Amino acid sequence: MKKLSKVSIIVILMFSAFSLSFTKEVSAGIADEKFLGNIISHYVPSDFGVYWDQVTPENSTKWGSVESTRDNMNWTNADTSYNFAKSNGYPFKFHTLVWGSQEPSWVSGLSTFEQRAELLEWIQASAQRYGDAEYIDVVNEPLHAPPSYKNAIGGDGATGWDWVIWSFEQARQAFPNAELHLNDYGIISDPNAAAQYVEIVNLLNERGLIDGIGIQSHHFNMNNVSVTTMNQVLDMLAATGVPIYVSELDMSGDDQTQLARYQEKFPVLWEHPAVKGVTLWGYKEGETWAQDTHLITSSGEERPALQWLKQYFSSSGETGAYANFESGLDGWSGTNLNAGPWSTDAWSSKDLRSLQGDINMSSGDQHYLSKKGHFSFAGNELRATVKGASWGNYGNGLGVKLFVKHGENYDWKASDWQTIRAGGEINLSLNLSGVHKSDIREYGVQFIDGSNSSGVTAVYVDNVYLSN
Ligand SMILES: [Ca+2]
Ligand SMILES: [Ca+2]
Repeated sequence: MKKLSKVSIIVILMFSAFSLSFTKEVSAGIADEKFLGNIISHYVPSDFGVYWDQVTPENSTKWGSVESTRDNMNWTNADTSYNFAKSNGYPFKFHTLVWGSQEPSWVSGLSTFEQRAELLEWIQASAQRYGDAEYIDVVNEPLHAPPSYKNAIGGDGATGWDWVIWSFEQARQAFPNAELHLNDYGIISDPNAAAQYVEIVNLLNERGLIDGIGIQSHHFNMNNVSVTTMNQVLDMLAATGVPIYVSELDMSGDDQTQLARYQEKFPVLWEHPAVKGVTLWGYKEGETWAQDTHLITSSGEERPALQWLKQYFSSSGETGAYANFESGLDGWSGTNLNAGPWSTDAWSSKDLRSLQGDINMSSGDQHYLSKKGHFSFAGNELRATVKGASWGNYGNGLGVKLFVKHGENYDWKASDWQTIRAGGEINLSLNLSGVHKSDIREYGVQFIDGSNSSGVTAVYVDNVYLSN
């Protein structure tokens, strides 16, 4: 993910000074290109900037935290987060203006006239203090937790979501320089909820009021969701034309379970072209809201998922395609395999491991090792090294080719056939001219069994990357 040098990023940003989006001058954290943020509670961990480069306050910019006593504002912890973000050049997200949970306890008993007046005071006081926030969660959890004062600010109304529209109108006036986000949970794992969410997004977008779709993506939605469902939901949200922000990501489990979940699912979020940034919801053991979601233990050790995340960013030299299989499957899967795939040390063309799948050969049968999802490619050629094991009967030779499926119709483009025999190894390359490089749906290696072939063999793929 380090295709552009830091200098060229700064130069590009100098020429996009009129853009509303955040301009990043200093690189920090483990990720480039997009932000990878985290939350700050009441203090700033000394290693925050080692890993993360965006800040969302955990609780301290919720209305109930700031104004637990009416008209008596406590900004102390919010200032800690905001000042740290601003002094380090990290984008800051204010979380949140309108939400049915963690409201001040005194607000639900007021008259609707007073509720509306108090909410406006809260919005304006927040804007006065944090007017340079890059992002605002205007309404949190509209599908799950409407505020007690919903009817004071328009209720359902003719659109069904008048109170949300009113809230965004007030936020746009109060925070003219910020990007305005909607935020909710239960979206990434549920296409029906996503469809409801899209209705609200479209109402706001028609009125020019929304700049980002927040999907919380907590462990209870992430742990068991399929990659297929994730991609379906991300594509539904992306079709609105509004950028997506993964706003509260966590995944739980023991070390190996959490690692496997990150390996399988984090790249789906990060590499989707409509996703503009990812914020994790805590990282230190004992300081996260949910058990086993932490990434650093109480004794200061990085859990395997965090070690993998660092490796993922450091080895991702080109957007979308780099796979070296040193620490797992890198999101790849197999079709029509006899067994596998695995990350194996039986052979490699780069470093120590490669991807292995076992296939049962029968003339004309097809097998695949590939990565499915939604990717953007930043090079002109896709390359990989492929090998066949020395066992099994290859007959007239095993055909191999690199392929991509691209665009919403999954158009197919592949390299010319190459043939390998038992124990053979070959470098493959596929020219990407004519391919929708911002809309890659699958890529990988296709194997076709030769005539007169039989028996089981192993095929290996390694060092998959893009070049110019
Ligand atoms: Ca007040
Ligand atoms: Ca390797």
